[in-house]
Amino acid sequence: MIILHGASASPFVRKVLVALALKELPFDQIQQIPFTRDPVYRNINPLEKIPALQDGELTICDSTVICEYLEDAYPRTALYPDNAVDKAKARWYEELGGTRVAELAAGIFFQRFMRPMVLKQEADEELVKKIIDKQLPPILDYLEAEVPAEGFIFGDFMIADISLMSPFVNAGYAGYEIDSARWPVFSDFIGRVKAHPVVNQILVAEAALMGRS
Ligand SMILES: N[C@@H](CCC(=O)N[C@@H](CS)C(=O)NCC(=O)O)C(=O)O
Repeated sequence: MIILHGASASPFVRKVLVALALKELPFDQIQQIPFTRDPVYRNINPLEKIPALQDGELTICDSTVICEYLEDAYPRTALYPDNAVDKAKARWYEELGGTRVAELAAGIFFQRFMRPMVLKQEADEELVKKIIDKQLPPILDYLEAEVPAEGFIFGDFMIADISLMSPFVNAGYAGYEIDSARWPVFSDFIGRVKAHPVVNQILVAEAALMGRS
C-alpha cells in the first residue's frame, strides 16, 4: 500500500494527492505537519519537508520526484505529455509552480493566515503588498501569455496544470484572488483547474480539514 506523508493543505502535498487520484491509486495518508522537528519523520525525510511517499520498500521525498515515480511505476492516466518538447515544458511549469509561484503564495499565506491564526501575530502587510503589487505581477504577466484560453495546457489535465494552480489555493486561504480584470486568461485557467472533478473533490475534503466547509 502506498503511504503519503504530508498535510493536505500543502501545495506540494495537494499536487501528489491529485496525481494519486488521477491514477486511481489506493493509498493511506498521514497528515504530517511541517516545521515540527519530528524525529520519526526526520528518518523518512532528512530535509523535514512534506510530502514524502512510501511504496513498499521505496521511500522518496519531493513532490516532483514523487510524481515522476508515480508516472513511471503506474503509467495509467498520464501526468506528463509523452513528446520531448511538451514534456520539457511540463517540467518547467512544474518547476515554476513549485518554486517562485509557491514561494510568493506562501509569503501571503504565512503573513495573512499562519501569523494571525496560528502564531497569534499581526501580518506584515508591507511585505504582503510588495508580493501582490511588485513580485507576483511579472510572473502573472508571463503565465497570462502561457496558459490556454480554453481547456488545459496540454489538452488533457496534467501535472503542469495542478502545479501552477496549487499555490493559489493557499494564497486564497489568506484572501488573495488573482485580479481577473488584469489577468483574465490565467484567472479563468485557475478556475477551470479548481473545477476539474478530481481537484474539486480534493479541495472539498481539504476545506473540511481546514474547518472551511
Ligand atoms: N520541493 C519540495 C518542497 C516541499 C516544501 O517546501 N514543503 C513545505 C510545506 S508546503 C515544507 O515541508 N516546509 C518545511 C521546511 O521547509 O522545513 C517539493 O516539491 O516537495
